[in-house]
Amino acid sequence: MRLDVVTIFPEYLEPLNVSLVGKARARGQLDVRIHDLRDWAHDKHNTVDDTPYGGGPGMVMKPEPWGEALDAVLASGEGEPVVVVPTPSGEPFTQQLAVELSAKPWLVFTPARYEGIDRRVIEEYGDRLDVREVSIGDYVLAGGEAPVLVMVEAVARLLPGVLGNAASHQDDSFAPGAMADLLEGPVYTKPPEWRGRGIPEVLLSGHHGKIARWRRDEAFRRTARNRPDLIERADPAAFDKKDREL
Ligand code: 6GU
Repeated sequence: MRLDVVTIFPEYLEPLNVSLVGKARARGQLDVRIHDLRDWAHDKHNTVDDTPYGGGPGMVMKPEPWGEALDAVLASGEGEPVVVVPTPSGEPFTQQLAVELSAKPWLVFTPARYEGIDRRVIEEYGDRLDVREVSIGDYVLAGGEAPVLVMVEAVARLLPGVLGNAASHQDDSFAPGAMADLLEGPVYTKPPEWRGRGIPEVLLSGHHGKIARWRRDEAFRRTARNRPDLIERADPAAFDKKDREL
């Protein structure tokens, strides 16, 4: 998969050299290219923002540098990318959207600073390409770079061969399957006693059926406590008699 990011803070994307994404790049599974938007600014101060029409606080990113930058990025590859525009006014970034994006050969991210990008840029590329305005949650960040790090990590770990063990995202919170719509429960490792605290007996029993049942119950309990909205939204057919007793 190819990923391009156009930003005024290329150094903000340095974490893409580390850990899972960094290793995927080193292995050639991900081709990540970071571009400095100011390379397409033309005045001596490399200006990329201006005051908003209609007045109001803050600044708006000018359309010309974005247009030139995106034209250059588009011309540098084969076919058409999906363009992901991070914005708190976008559609929610969900595991479902991460799965959808992980199936695309090419993504272009356009993180903005200030009050956002001149609307005409989104319209111009939206007429020709699949442009998705995406929010990572109900809070406001100073720019879209941190959301790009979040989205790239969520997408990259779904690519074939990027996670060591394909089974390790089968029961992720929010992954479809037997634990559909439930958050993951607690996990334990050695030592068997730490600061006087033991391990739930069932995990030491070797009884796989009982262990699966216990994990399902813990997942259900945790979901009911932390995300009651997920329980209310779920298909009642996904619940069993035991769930109703918890
Ligand atoms: Cl994608 N951008 C910004 N600036 N703030 C956000 C966001 C995105 N998602 C949630 N808050």
